[in-house]
Amino acid sequence: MPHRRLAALMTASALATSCAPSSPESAGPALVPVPASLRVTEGSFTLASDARIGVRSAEGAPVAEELARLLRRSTGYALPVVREPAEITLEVSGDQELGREGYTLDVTPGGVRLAAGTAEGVFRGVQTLRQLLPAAIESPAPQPGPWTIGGVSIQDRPRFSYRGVMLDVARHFFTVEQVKRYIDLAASYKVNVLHLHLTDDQGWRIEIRSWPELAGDDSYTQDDYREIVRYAAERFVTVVPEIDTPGHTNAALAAYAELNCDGVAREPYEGTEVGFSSLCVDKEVTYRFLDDVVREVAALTPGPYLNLGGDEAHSTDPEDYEKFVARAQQIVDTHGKRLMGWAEITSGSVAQHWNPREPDRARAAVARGAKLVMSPADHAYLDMKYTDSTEYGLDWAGLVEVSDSYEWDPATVVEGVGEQDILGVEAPLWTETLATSGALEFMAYPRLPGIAEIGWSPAAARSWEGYRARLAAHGPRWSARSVTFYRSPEIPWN
Ligand code: TNX
Repeated sequence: MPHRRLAALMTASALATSCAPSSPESAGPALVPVPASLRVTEGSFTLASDARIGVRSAEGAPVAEELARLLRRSTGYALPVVREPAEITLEVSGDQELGREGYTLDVTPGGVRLAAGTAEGVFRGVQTLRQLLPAAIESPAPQPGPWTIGGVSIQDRPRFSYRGVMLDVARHFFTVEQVKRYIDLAASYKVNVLHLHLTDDQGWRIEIRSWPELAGDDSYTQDDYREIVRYAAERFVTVVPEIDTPGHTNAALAAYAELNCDGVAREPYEGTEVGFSSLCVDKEVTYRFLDDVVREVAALTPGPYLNLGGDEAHSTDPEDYEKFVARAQQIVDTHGKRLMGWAEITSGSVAQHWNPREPDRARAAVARGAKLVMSPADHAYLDMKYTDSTEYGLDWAGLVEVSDSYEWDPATVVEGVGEQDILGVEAPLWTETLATSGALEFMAYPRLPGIAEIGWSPAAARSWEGYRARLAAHGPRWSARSVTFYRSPEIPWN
């Protein structure tokens, strides 16, 4: 009776799977990124209509106000912020034990207590608290509740200090409001860097007062850029501005004839080819230009990094490229910033690994003392198509389904590059094929949260099976926030 035996065996193994001691994450709530440590505890807490949010320190007050604003919209409760312990208490302890971004979060029948060394840590913990509440908490208008959270005790801190997203506002321009929404969504997943790709062949998107012809109609004024920086800072997100050089510069070469070696202005460009433009490395005006741009952008940017691109300079002679990068490094130093660039740059303080075919460049950057940000295109590029039939995107690095974007580790993706060489991860979104917020979101969700988890969570706490189950619970949260997302068949959406 072979069939009966087979059936019996299958039942046994099915039982074995469902009754096996569950991994820590499958027992708990559907948090992304999964916390470093989580214990489910007795009982539950229900937010009542007369609840208050308590915060003693002035430093934590803005975070408490932000939390109150968010919870008021969907609960309709008054939720006053008070300067004493309350049903939800936020505490900035000054204690650095869990680092700048770490926090503890305890939910008991008596209330919620969220504590961290810094306001930034409390803000990261607030993102966890949001995810512990029912998905309707993300609604822009009052919902019925009840607002119940199961008991839990969480201790959490990030694996890497740099967890970025990059947005290309050069190929297609996105308004300040669109960028704010992108920041808001990413910050929910504990992303702490927004790398803005501000210039490329197709457009120069930031006002430079000393070179007024660079930026056209679709661009940020300096005040617009300041507003993005301010909004990001409120969410403890650092802006890294990128002025791509010496290639990807057709927009500058079209605006100013003198930047070209032949003194002839280039035609504006709307195509999607790369590698055809270059600043003129032997002309002194090139460095006056660069110095002016770096000075103005550095003055608007509180963060430590200034990114000068350096990628795909196929029209710059290799010796010239070296010369250019050396001068660029000096200029960035002079203006008090740290040079960041794509892996081609190999010098500078931070290099970004992107091309899976060029692991040598990542190793060379490390050999020259740089730290790496890992953005391997075959995993981390949000502009790669999910499948052959994805409406938007490119496929030069392959098709990148949700599992492909999740199943990799920064410390093993480039042989010879380990944990100590890595500053963090970043998910770039190039916009050759993307012109609307809906298109951006469709490509970023659900892959962006996975990259954020890779940057935040300990490698040992992550697994694809656990992740896909947790991610499923985020669909209703995105729906409540009107996020356009890809309903990947790999995820058991609930
Ligand atoms: C490569 S990644 C580029 C970009 C393109 C992108 C498209 C990198 C440093 N350069 O210019 O937009 O591929 O995926």
